[in-house]
Amino acid sequence: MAKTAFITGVAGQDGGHLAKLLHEKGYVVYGMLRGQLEASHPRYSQLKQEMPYVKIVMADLLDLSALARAMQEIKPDEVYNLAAISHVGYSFRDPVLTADITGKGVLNMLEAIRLAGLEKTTRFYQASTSEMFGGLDYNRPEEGYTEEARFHPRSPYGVAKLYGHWITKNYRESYGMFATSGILFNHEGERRGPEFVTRKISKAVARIKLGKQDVLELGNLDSKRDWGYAGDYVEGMWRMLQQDEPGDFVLATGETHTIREFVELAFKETGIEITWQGKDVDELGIDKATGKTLVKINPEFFRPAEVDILLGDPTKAETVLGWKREVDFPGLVKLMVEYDLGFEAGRG
Ligand code: NAP
Ligand code: F7E
Repeated sequence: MAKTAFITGVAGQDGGHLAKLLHEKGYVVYGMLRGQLEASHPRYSQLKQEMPYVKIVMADLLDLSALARAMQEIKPDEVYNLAAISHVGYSFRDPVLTADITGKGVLNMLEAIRLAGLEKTTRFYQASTSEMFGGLDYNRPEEGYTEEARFHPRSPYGVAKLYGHWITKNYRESYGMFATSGILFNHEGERRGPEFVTRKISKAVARIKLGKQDVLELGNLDSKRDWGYAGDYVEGMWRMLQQDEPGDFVLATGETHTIREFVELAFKETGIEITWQGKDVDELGIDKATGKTLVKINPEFFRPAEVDILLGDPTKAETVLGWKREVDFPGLVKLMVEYDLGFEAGRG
């Protein structure tokens, strides 16, 4: 019999990749959206059009009764909890809502499974994050963060995710639930929201190349991230739930790059070479061929506390899950810029 999966946050970046992957693997896929059950709801009609096989359930992660009802009715074999306020910068502006959704929302989902009496049968995946580590010197291993590394979150988002991570472990230890935590480093791609730095850059580069935008404004160019491709990472999520035992798994590439490198490589994909002039907030990215300013710094995008560097060690996932990322850093930048060039050109 086909297995049944329930995905919260199905309209987000990972939700889209995961729904497609599970459908291809023969799962019956339920996807949770928040809002009202109306065909005119933009998210609803978009998802229905792109992935007609996803059975949509309208519920909010804040609403335990709706989650419990969904669990009682669907009795899923696997639950992937991807819903969250996931933007780190935004979490500083709305820390209370972030705690409620990104933190306590995980408890709501776990409790819903228990209230439906499914704690011994339903497998649970929690979307934990490298933001829990924080990137500070004192807790940063040279070779990259492993599952055992020390946590020091640097944002309301990271703190809320740490609660989600520990309550998942607690339900594993207290009730014997198959509750697994994937500690994922940044993963990007053509489905990434435009508020995240990689997609903001690839979109702007495409628009600048096509003469639809003059300048790209960014915050901190020197922070470093371990960036992989989201399509590779959802395969890792699925593998985690196929193991004999639940656990914690880091998914990462083992490489780290600055925002500045991403900018340079993205422009290079369109034949533009960027040179940098000036310092700090006055720094400018200039088109070497024309002398035109294409990149400026806008302090609005700085964060009250920054995670300067993230680097993950995926050895456990590679060994135990047989997982390996396929897309490397240049491949990721190329894929995103090519997608946005096509998309922006098509929009006229
Ligand atoms: P995303 O694109 O921001 O998607 C998150 C989804 O959660 C959105 O579709 C959002 O719905 C939904 N959501 C937010 N609040 C909700 C609520 N109260 N009830 C129901 N749904 C709600 O995030 P992503 O990049 O796909 O990431 C998936 C998960 O992995 C997130 O939990 C994220 O924190 C975590 N994570 C991501 C990365 C990464 O690099 N992408 C790395 C580590 C961990 P709306 O569309 O209605 O806002
Ligand atoms: O920022 C810097 C910013 O917003 C990356 C989420 O998926 O990954 C993501 O969180 C870096 C930061 O992602 C801009 O200061 C510079 O240093 O793309 P981001 P993130 O904060 O790393 C983790 C693993 C998650 O779990 C999260 O859910 O880029 N930066 N200039 C900028 N960032 C943004 N957004 N916009 C700028 O203009």
